[in-house]
Amino acid sequence: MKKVKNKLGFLTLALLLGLTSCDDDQQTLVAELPQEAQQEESVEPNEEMEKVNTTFNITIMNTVNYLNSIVFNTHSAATEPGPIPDAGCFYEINFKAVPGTKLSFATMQVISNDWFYAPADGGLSLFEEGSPATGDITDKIYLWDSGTEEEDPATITSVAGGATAGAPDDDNTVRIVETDVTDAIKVYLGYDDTTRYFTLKIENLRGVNAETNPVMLSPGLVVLHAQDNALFTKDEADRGLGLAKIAVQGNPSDLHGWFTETGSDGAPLRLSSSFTVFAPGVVYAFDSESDPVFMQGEPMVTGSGIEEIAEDGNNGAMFDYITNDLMLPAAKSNEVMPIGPGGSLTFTLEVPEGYKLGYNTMFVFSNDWFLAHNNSGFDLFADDGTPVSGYGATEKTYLYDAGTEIDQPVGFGPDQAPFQSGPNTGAADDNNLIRRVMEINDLQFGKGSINSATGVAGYADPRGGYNIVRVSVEPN
Ligand SMILES: [Ca+2]
Ligand SMILES: [Ca+2]
Ligand SMILES: [Ca+2]
Ligand SMILES: [Ca+2]
Repeated sequence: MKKVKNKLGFLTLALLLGLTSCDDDQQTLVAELPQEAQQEESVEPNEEMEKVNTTFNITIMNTVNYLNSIVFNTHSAATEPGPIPDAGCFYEINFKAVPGTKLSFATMQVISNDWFYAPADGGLSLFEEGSPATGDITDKIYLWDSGTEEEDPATITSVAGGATAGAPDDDNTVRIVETDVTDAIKVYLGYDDTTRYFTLKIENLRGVNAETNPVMLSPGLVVLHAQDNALFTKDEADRGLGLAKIAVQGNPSDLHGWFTETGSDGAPLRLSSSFTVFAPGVVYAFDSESDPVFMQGEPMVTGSGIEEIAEDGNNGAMFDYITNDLMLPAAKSNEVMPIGPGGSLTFTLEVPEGYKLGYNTMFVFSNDWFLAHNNSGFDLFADDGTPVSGYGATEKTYLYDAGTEIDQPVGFGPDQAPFQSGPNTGAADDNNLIRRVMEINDLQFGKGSINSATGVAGYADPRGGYNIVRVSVEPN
């Protein structure tokens, strides 16, 4: 993450400059707005005013997490999938990743009931200070008990029938068996600067014929992720998603199937398309039929701040437009720094009854993409006037292209905010209409083209999509 932060220095600086020059005026306007609206709409005294204004806490969470899932099953001296019985043989897994990514894997120690090798501490950071963390990483690998099957030599997986026999473990938590596995396996990480591929090697050092502590390694799974504990949480029960099948039977297919499952539109249900941070954003409320800040299928409105927020993560212009020109309630995020995976942008917005929610934040590792609710807005009040709460605003959150700058590959564009020489740098878009992002070609992790015809951005949407955001609304 350090390199990411450093590269975002310019973006952050621009944001802070925007804040210092405009902040005072904007605070005043927000405070005055509800009173003005009240004077126009009602001559009733104070109790009416208290009824019609509700303060909402709005949270836009960066849900980027699972970024790739890769099965390994054929070792260095084999042509068919299978376990590694012999010392000196290894599984080799090649994958792409960018700074901020963590590595997890699981491979069974087949000469056990339900033990597996996996990284310590919820996943290994693949980069340190922006550089690939390569070399012998065996000291960061532990032997774990999956909490599935009781230890009993008669039912270990390497004996006949052992893979399907055994009593339930009397401790169902995933827990450490050994923290030093350096005499059993060797795990090595390499990196090729030219191809940007990592190579992970998991080698059996002992083999099944060792006189003491023999080792057989099973096929398993590599998962690249951005948040901790992608496969399990230490001292908690297994999640029931397929890790136990690796730990007991050496079979990664169930867990791989869970990570790579697709929704009704054929897009991923859980894999995030991309690693990105979110820029500080804007939330606002409106009572018109359609969002007054932008219209899908039309060019951006000059002065609306769409270009500044979508290209440079600068929320000042949009905030000014909504408060000064549209005279609507708006709030900037309480955070002034970009938000990484697992983090949230939080907002406090005071809203008259009957208003709908709009919001906007940049998908930072792009040239001009932003996350927003669709143009009809999210109803903050039920028909009876009750304030709404929950995650409902996630469903119609989509990823949009502002149509202001030509797209470069996600995470690798020299004109994208973290990498560009200054704000508003980059060639004009060849399509100036605001539109949904219908395809992301994943060069960060090499997953290829991810297609979501509707630009679905919410995590675990049943249609499938990019899995990068979740939005919650809570009345105060
Ligand atoms: Ca056990
Ligand atoms: Ca067994
Ligand atoms: Ca564009
Ligand atoms: Ca740019």
